[in-house]
Amino acid sequence: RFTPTPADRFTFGLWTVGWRGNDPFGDATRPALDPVESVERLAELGAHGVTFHDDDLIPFGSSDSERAAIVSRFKGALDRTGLKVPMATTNLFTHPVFKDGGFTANDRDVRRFALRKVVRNIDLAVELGAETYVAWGGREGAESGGAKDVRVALDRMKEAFDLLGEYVVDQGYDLKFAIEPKPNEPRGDILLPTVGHALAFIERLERPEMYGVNPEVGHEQMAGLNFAHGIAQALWAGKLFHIDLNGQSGIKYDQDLRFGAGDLRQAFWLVDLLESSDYAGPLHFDFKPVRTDGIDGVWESAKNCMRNYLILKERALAFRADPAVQEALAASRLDELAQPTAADGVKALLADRSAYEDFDVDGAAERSMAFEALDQLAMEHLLGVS
Ligand code: GLT
Ligand code: MN
Ligand code: MN
Ligand code: MN
Repeated sequence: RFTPTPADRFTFGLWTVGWRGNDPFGDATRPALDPVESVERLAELGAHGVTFHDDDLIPFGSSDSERAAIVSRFKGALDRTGLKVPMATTNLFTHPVFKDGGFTANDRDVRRFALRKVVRNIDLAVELGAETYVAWGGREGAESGGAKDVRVALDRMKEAFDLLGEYVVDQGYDLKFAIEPKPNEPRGDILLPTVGHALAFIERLERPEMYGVNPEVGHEQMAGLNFAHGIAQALWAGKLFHIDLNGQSGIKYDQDLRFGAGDLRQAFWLVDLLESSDYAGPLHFDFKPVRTDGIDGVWESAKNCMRNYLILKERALAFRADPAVQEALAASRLDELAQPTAADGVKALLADRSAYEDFDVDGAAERSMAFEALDQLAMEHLLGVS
């Protein structure tokens, strides 16, 4: 029970289990992990796939021959284990050259280098079978007002994504982009800070259909937002191309806890939403095993990301299947929300005296929405007492 199989579509970034525990105040607490070992362990745990930044797999500055050897050894591990690479991404944040960003660095030569670095890894991503390319612009932003002309920086951001889209089309690749928002950290303020900003930005691109979002649980919660609501809007827009699952407790630094830790109720509503949606992409964990733990804690937490998802899935399905919940949903008139407000058209609406002139405003105001009973049922299903 609650043991995953590849059919569950769980994936992990190499940088997650491979995080060594270095933070702004302290050095690494764990040794480096060999990507091949990560592939093997994740396969044993029942994952479907693995994802990577170029530099997670091929250390920055490797020669062409070193790169070829690393890639062929990695491919060997994928073949042996059956693990897939559904997504890849680019590191445009670790090397000091990216201290002012990649796509929106004030320095033009840095922007051109960043684009070349992305293109190079897109080729590898496609070679390994990836269908989605994530772009997290953690260094695109500023700490001070005069340092970045945000309107101009957004021109450069659009230029970068349009160029990459053109490259993908020219190559005939079957690859789409997923933009990952984050409000801050490492920059004081990051461009495209939330799902909503990213969705609006995508509509300004030359080929908007090639771009969607990769929302991360903790990133929206760092901005005080309701993650499930953001995901619902991304789904509504047809733009949920990928998702980063993890845990966060409120508005503070990016905690990247294992999935299920942090705000458990938001996690429940998220799984409830995903399981009732047509999202068929990977369930990707982007978390950091706590730096207090050794390598035992790495595999323990990776296993439990998946286990917690499956537990919450069971709880969410039980909630939806419960006849008492269906009654409570009806009492709260969720079925009525699904009815168009004026399918009869605006003329009929204006002619309908019951809609306004004869409307019993006080009577409608007195109706209880009965949301408390509904929410308590959700709570009890989540806690496993019903
Ligand atoms: C980095 C960041 C994540 C992004 C990764 C993709 S890298 O760890 O904190 O949220 O998803 O670049
Ligand atoms: Mn994060
Ligand atoms: Mn992420
Ligand atoms: Mn992260």
